[in-house]
Amino acid sequence: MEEKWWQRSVVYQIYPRSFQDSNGDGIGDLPGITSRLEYIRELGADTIWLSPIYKSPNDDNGYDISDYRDIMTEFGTMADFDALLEKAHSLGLRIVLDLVVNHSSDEHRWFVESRSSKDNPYRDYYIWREGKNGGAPNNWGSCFGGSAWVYDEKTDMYYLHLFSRKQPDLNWENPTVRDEVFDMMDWWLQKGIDGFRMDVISLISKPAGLPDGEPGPNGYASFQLCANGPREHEYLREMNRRVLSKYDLLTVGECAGVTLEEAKTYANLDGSELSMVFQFEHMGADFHPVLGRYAEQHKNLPLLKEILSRWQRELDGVAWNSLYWDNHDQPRIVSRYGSEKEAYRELSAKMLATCLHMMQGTPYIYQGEELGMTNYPWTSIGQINDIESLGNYRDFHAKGLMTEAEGVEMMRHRSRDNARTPMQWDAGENAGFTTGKPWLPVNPNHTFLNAAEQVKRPDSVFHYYQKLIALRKELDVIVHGHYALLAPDHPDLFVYTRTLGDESLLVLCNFSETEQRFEIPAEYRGAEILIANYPECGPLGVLRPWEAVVYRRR
Ligand code: ISL
Ligand code: CA
Repeated sequence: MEEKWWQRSVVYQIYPRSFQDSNGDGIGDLPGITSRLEYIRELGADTIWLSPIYKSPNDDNGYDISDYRDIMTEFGTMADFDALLEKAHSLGLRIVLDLVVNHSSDEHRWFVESRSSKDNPYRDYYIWREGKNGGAPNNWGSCFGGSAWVYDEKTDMYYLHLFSRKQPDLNWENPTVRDEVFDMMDWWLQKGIDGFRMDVISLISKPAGLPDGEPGPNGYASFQLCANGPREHEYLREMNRRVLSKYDLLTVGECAGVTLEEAKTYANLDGSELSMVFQFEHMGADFHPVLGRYAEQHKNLPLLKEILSRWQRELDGVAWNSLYWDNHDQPRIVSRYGSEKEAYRELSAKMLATCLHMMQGTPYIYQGEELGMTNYPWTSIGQINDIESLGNYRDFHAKGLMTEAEGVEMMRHRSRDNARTPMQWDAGENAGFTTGKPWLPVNPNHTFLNAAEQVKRPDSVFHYYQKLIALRKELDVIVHGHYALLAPDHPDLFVYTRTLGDESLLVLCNFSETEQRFEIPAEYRGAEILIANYPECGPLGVLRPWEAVVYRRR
């Protein structure tokens, strides 16, 4: 099978609001991004995914779109976007946009029309239902807390919103909605963009009859019961046939609730749907047994290994993996599976990078991950902007499941705002992000943890990522090699091999700050060290705290 360009790519994700402000209003913007493209090229990533840049009232920071063909006022103008795209292409960087079409903003013209009357031509663009027993049509909960339904007095009916009440779900069963979406996608592709990251695309086909589901701890059924619905693949194939197949694109579906079996269809190498999906199984490996995502974390390395390894093995040759630790919805990986301690922060950041970047799939680097950025030390609920962690905190607090102090602790571990504090460019005031007041606080550790310092220093996390990216461009075994897990039950070591023909890699990662022993298989003794996070070799078969080593045998 011929290699696709995105199989050797490394993608860099930008959350525009927090990347670079150019006009001192404290909000990142498109000219800011344009001014930093050389940095991404220096890192070596070849593709940029921009979180939403479209017109939005910002209830969910751009994931609530009120005009799909216009730019968010705070971010700039269409001319700014065109300039960004042109400069990116001239530097050899591809641009992938976020496509948010499970829902729009309630301020989108379609919804304003839709809610105005039952016989408005746009009524059926959204999902309207009669109430039941004096309440909502069913027991579904929103991902952001509370019911997934809002009663609308004007027409005495409810509309569905799997996310915030300002994000009504589009009705994909209506063919006119699909026409609108496909036309809009084509319009952006005609401008020359290189692909789409598709927001919660696994939720677009709702289960027939919208039945009640099993209630969770907050009393509502999880929005995840809409995942991989009955017409999901039909819609994606139609999208592929009518739009995607006419271009050479990277497409990645954010697939909340996707199973491995489903992923084989979504991301099949036959190209009938998408290039790849973001799965969430490995993100759940540290969830609390009852409260799930919104609680302190419970590290379980054997489980994490089992999940990632299953995806590695089973998609091999059938579909394509995406690889990620971080994005704008996740706490920072160094704080999650690594160590924030001064002595170990960089070592653990490099170890985590090694573990992920030696796998099969397309790696995604979220802004600041290449520096080993960490969670923010939140001290009060009032500092939080993220509607998801706030909404879930409120539900749990109301049910007596979480005190305010526990809520703050939870935010430190879990809030999406940990990923959204401004990019740390330098040690100066506001980390070089803005000359004004940043919309979210800058992490105080920017004085020693920043891009300027790391770009200068050859043994920094930045340069380590640069090396990992360069290796992927160079070595087929990293792109295509078959994967095998060793020592599956070891509680602290993640060890695996990659094999392609006569060539193979042995990847050893210590997920702890204690020394670990591992007997190196005979065939790797004396093998070349491809990359390692300690400057000097240690004794064979001993892994020092947070150590990562990759052996290469030919
Ligand atoms: O990761 C999550 C669940 O484990 C959630 O944080 C996330 O909300 C969910 O995966 C959907 O995410 C996407 O759609 C949301 C938006 O808020 C997120 O930022 C986006 O990535 C609604 O558009
Ligand atoms: Ca700005």
